[in-house]
Amino acid sequence: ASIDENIKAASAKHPLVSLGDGKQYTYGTAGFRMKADLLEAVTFRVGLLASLRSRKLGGQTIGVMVTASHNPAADNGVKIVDPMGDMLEQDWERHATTLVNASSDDELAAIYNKLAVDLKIDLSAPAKVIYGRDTRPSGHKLVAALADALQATNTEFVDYKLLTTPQLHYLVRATNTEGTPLSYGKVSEAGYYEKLAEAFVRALRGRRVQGNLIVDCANGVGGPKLAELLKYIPKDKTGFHVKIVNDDVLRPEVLNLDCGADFVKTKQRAPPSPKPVPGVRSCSLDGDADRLIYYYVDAETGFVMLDGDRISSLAASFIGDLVESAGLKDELRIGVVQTAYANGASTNYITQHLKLPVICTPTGVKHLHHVAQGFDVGVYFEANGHGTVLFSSDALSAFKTKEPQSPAQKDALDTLAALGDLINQTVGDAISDMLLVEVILAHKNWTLSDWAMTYTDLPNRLVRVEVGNKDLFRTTDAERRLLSPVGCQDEIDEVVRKYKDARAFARASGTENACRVYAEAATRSEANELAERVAPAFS
Ligand code: 16G
Ligand code: ZN
Repeated sequence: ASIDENIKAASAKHPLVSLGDGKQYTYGTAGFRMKADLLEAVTFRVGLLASLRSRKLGGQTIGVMVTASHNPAADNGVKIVDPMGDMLEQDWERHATTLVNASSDDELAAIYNKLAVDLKIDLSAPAKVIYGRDTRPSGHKLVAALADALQATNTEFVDYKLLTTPQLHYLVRATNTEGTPLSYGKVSEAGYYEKLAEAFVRALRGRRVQGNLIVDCANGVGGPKLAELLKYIPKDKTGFHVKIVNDDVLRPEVLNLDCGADFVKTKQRAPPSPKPVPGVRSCSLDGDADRLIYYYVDAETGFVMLDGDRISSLAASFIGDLVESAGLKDELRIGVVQTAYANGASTNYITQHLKLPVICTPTGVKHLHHVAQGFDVGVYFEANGHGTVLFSSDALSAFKTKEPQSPAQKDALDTLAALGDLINQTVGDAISDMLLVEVILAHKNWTLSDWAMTYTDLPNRLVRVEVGNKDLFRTTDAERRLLSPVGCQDEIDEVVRKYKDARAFARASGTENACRVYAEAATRSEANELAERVAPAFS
């Protein structure tokens, strides 16, 4: 049978569920994400697009990840990973949306062929796709639909089964660079662990991690994967003692429930279970292990959170100092990328104390990642704990080839080279970021309370506002100001003017039909009051 007939026959097994009211499925900030029972046909069709993308790019391997991250267990999602491990190119998000919304099997085959013609894709060229999924039970059915699409289009594929999202990104890049000078590591899950564990030991440079670390894995895929990684790290040599909690992946309903990075960040408190022990260094991953939040409970003052902004400023300060000690300050441009949600105190700390440039972008990892690529050392984190540090090829080669002029300079260069391997260069990776934080704390000989003392967060409040049509809310200036509805921004400005050191903005969510209002002020009560006075302007 021809590819065309294969596609139609296979598609008939995965009928698209209508969303009603002429509503469309859209490839959003996190790919397609919704209730899992709507996603079977969507995932099949994403498989078709992934094979087209691979053929378009000369047979390079494309990744597909099935996950709904920090969302409830009943949700799922599917997104495409480009050859170097970054997110799908933005132009192709439109093609994904077009293909997924085809109204019949025939129309689907027709759109597939039209895309091939329009994009000048040779449908007989080789194609390769690799995929993985998080622990959601619905993932099985979705990857089966994906495999059907890959078979129908004669696409070579590898099913990596359970993976964290960043592991899939790693594998995509490793596959495409294997045997080249850009080689990213062995093409296997074990290769990922070997690379991280080796770089962790090397980055510590003989130092030892102090005290135990409790890691809350959101009852998601990060639990078993972190347990696997720990087998590769020598405890006696590194002093790295980890206790994994919330790692129940057998009861799907507990995924992200009252635990995990999103819970900690939005509720601004520790997961109730296991009962927090005062003073113990803790962190939480999210359901697919690409977000990380640190925290501890102080016996006197209570919960203290170290979120993405903190990790960002910690990494920028440490790497900035190393670059200076390595004698590379004049050669390499270091910068930090944040979104409007970054706490104002962190932005001040980075610009005024660390004296590094900060660029603000719209929400969504792809925006931050893209801007960070413009620096030699680009540190980017969203406040919610998703982020990483990108090194340019100039930076990586300088770490390896610059002739050190002193033992201190050599030490800095070796540490930087180790960080280049430790830090996931494709996407934010909670496990890799956690190892980075542990390395930095060991180097600085800091506890979490030392880290928390670098600056004081401005009190802030985030409110979700139900709106009729969120698409009416258009923003500018990296989402910090509203263009429409007309007059809304003036109302916000007028309220904000009444508070000292205050800031507020509103934006449409990219993942839900709602608006979000963020307010920051000098005191907790003022931040709350400001948010509550701004929010009604939208409902
Ligand atoms: C998605 C984004 C995340 C962003 C969040 C904002 C990726 C991989 N994920 O989860 O970075 O913070 O959306 O959600 O880009 P919102 O638009 O609903 O506020
Ligand atoms: Zn996630």
